[in-house]
Amino acid sequence: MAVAERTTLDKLNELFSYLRPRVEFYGKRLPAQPLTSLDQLAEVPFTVKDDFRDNYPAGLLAVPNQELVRLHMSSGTTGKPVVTGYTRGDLEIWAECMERVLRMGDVTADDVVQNAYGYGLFTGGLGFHLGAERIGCTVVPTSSGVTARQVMLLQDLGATVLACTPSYALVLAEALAAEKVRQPLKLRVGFFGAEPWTEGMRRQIESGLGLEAFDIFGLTELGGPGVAVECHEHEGLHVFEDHFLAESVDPETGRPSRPGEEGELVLTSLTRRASPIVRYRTRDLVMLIDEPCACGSPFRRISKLRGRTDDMLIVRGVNVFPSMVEEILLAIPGLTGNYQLVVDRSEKRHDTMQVLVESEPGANREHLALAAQERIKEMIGLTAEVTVLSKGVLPRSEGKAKRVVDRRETTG
Ligand code: DLL
Repeated sequence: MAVAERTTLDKLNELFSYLRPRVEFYGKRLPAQPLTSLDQLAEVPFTVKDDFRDNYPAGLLAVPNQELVRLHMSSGTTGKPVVTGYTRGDLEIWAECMERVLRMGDVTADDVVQNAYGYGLFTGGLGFHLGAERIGCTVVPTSSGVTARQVMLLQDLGATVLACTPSYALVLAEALAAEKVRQPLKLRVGFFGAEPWTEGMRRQIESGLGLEAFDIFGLTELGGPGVAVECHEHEGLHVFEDHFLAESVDPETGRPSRPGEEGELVLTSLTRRASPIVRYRTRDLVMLIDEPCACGSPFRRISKLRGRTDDMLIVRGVNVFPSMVEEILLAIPGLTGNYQLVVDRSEKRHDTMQVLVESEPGANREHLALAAQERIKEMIGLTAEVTVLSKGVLPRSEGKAKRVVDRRETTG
């Protein structure tokens, strides 16, 4: 049974009356009268990233300092960071959502969780920490980086659960494979998110680390990880709809997407109290899945994320998402998930895309480059120059990987 519309509507109206007197920004834009149907939500103005910047640091907070017990931030690449706050109750809700995330992989108090998400202002480390402690797991808070130590601890402390970005999971798998003497791992499940990753990447992570990989989604603006997660079916991510309301809109017009159509994910936090947020345009592209899931969860799903509207490259008029290239590369045996796209503009103002990708040792690199080039042309319709490199040449990430170098931004 899906989450009842009435309950969601009541929560929304309660949220609006909570916010109006507390946050000037929302006081000015939320409807004065309660909504009588969820369809009316489409008329409520969006919140966008710039609203966080314009109200930096505390303009969107709905509680005084005494009630605020934690702040997190996301740095972004430009401008002021996005700030989100938590009351004690918000932290409890977050911990509960993160417990649910881990329970999707049947995590219990018997498990040892190596948490290699960054601790600090980033929500990943402390978010997983909260959920794992609530269950009673043994948490190994390694934070991200210091790969040699991560590899040693995975073996010595026998983690059964791994949490980190998918690109860092690959780095760990690679470092483990390079160990001369390797103790068997006890890893069973892993929770990977904070950046887009494809089914090809899932296969590499699962075989490299010997675990079942779960996709987890969240964002600072909505309080961090724990907005949506996969179940054992791995057919989309269940949104915790008792706390978050998901909509999908056409990125151009802002109108609701048609059923089965991919659109921009718009999220409202229904129960947070320090930093509630209404109709946040995430820029993430997803499809809402209404059909019930075989797992029996009452929560609707979003499709695995393909990328963000602002990740999309336009090269000679062709739309390219890095995840499209990743899927193609990982379907070619011998190539790895370590890749980078370099987009440039030639003297004749002609856009070029170079694909740099690493291969497994002993592979025929010329042959692989040709195969990748042909597949990219066939699937995306773009002639790209593919360079296959030996393993270890491209930069490794400890958090979110930087997949695109767009030199057009600097060459104009
Ligand atoms: O990345 C929170 C998080 C931590 C999620 C740990 C999952 C695990 P931000 O740094 O604010 O927060 O980045 C949020 O990252 O809008 C998406 O574009 C992207 N993202 C997050 N999870 C996924 C995912 C954290 N599973 C932004 N798949 C979001 C694809 C993801 N993209």
